[in-house]
Amino acid sequence: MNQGFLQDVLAGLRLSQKALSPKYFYDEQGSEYFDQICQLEEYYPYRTELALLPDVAQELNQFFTQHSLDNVQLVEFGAGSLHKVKPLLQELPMVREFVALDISGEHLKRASADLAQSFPQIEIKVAQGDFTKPIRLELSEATSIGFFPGSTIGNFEPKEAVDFLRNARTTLGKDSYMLLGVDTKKDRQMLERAYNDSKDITAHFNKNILARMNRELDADFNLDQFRHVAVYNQKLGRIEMHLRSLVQQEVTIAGEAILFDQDETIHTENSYKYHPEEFEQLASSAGWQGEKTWLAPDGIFAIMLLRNAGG
Ligand code: AVJ
Repeated sequence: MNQGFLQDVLAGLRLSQKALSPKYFYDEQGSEYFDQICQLEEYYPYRTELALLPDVAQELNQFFTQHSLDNVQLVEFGAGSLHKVKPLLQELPMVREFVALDISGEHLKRASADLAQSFPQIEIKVAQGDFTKPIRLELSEATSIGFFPGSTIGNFEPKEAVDFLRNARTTLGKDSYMLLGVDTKKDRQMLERAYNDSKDITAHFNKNILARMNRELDADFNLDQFRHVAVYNQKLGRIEMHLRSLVQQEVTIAGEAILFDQDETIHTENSYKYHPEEFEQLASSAGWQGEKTWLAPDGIFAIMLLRNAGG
């Protein structure tokens, strides 16, 4: 049994507001659900960011050329399907090496083998480990550019996002850059639709964390006794996902009984939204300076280039 997962689950479910880390969504099944979410019309972050990337890539090419950066190492944090890096690699001849950092295994290995086929001239590496901590990358002459697409940074508490960005500066070294996808604050309707899709894929994605506990931790969750909930908490600027118990019930996980009141929830995810200036502010407290921002039409998504301000 995966002891780390079990310990985290038990600690989370003993809290008065029960909570689980969204990083546990992404087993094989959950990664598949997430890929399906990305194909939904309602889930605007994926398609909007993807549509923005070719322009970003062209302008980055000009920027790197102007700054005589001719040997670049691109490092993707929390890499999953590696769809987003393709438009960058297509436009950026100065990228000699691509490193995918992630905690999960098989999904990423398949994706990186695919990528290696499409870009035979680029050295492609996969490094497993906790990408939220500083990671020792192999020393090279190259300028490192971090890439953290998808607004995954929104999963962190703002304070944790600052820690992550500071650690990423250590990982990437001096004279580095960071390219991030940031989902912006906008009207509630559009936000909530993206997390309550009409095909219920997001509900399956959310409930997969229960199914995963059943599979891996000898738990006995009845998925029909829980309901997917996603609401925008405007005050805190975040989408919250929960699983609400429809009845009073007792669930057993690896022999430990967990009680649920009727309507009690497990908080499974936060997805913070930022105004671009607000995010620049946050990044600057981690030692990154805003270099350039690309906004999607109507400002519904931002891609930001940050420069390591040193110190
Ligand atoms: C992968 C964290 C960016 O927060 O929008 C999608 C995950 N959760 N639908 C997000 C997610 C529900 C997604 N991130």
